[in-house]
Amino acid sequence: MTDRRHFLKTGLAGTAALMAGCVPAAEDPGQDKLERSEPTSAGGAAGPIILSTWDHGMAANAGAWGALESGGSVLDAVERGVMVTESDFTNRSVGLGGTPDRDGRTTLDACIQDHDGRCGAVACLERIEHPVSVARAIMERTPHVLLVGEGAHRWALENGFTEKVVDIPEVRAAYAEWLKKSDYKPVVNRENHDTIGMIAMDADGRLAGSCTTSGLAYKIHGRVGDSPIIGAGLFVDGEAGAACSTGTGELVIRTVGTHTVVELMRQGRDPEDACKEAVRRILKFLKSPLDHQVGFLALRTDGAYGAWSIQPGFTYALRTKDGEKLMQAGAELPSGS
Ligand code: SD4
Repeated sequence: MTDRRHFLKTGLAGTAALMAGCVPAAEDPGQDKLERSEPTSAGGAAGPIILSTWDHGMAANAGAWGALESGGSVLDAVERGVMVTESDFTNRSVGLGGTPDRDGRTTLDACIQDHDGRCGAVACLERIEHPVSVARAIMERTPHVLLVGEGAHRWALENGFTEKVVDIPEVRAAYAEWLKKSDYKPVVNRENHDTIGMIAMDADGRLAGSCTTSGLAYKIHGRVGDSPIIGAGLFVDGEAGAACSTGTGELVIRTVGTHTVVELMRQGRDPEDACKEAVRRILKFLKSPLDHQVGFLALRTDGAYGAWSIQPGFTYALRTKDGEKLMQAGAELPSGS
């Protein structure tokens, strides 16, 4: 822990040794072996720095890093990064491999936002592989922020996106099984909480973020979560910082979670502390916190970062010029609760 504090207080420049022990993307180190994030009040990394939610963030970060290395902007990086996850059809919470809604339809939500607060979003989109790219196209080619459902689908096809139908027998079988009882009991930290949110800063200190998900398993058709809602699932303000969220979207929307986190950082709070406060605002009205997970991940303009969640088990991936690393967020509830 002392090492960790030292690492964060001194910034990433002198941390090659620690990063050398980074966890490779393919390896599961076991939750208890992961480093927990510590508040980074004295400033963090000089960019580039890429952060994203959950274990699958490792592969996504590699994609984002590749985009930066090939001369892409930080906006390109957060788009290309989460596209890796969207194309992983073994993922049941992101992309077309995602668990369907109660009607057996996989509907996708995504958004993207740049340093200057420009943003685009899409919700309840079907049969398009990369909702994050549709979100970016909406931002860049329309006067709007958010398109939904059939209209979003039609607009995407008219603007160069193509249909993709992904039929996964395992997903179909699980849905058929679920239909027998139609019981809505998601498993905390697994079934519903693997949205990928990514926040990043380039070498010039410019920020961007993205978020993409298939949303809650077996949700009501038409349900939209926090992930495509700017200020809920993602918020970026180049003057204050960036934040993304994962977990029960309704709770995040209700508290405008990532906007809260960024505004708290603007007022001088550490990233982890800001995430903690956003989690606590949710817990103020949550009668049974054990049934829910919400995690926030934040990056401040000086490269300091932090995360916090309701339940233990929220991991996030960090990538800097010194390497890649899987981190364990601090949690409000003790483990085993
Ligand atoms: C949602 N926040 O739709 C998302 C859920 C999530 O993987 O994290 N899914 O509410």
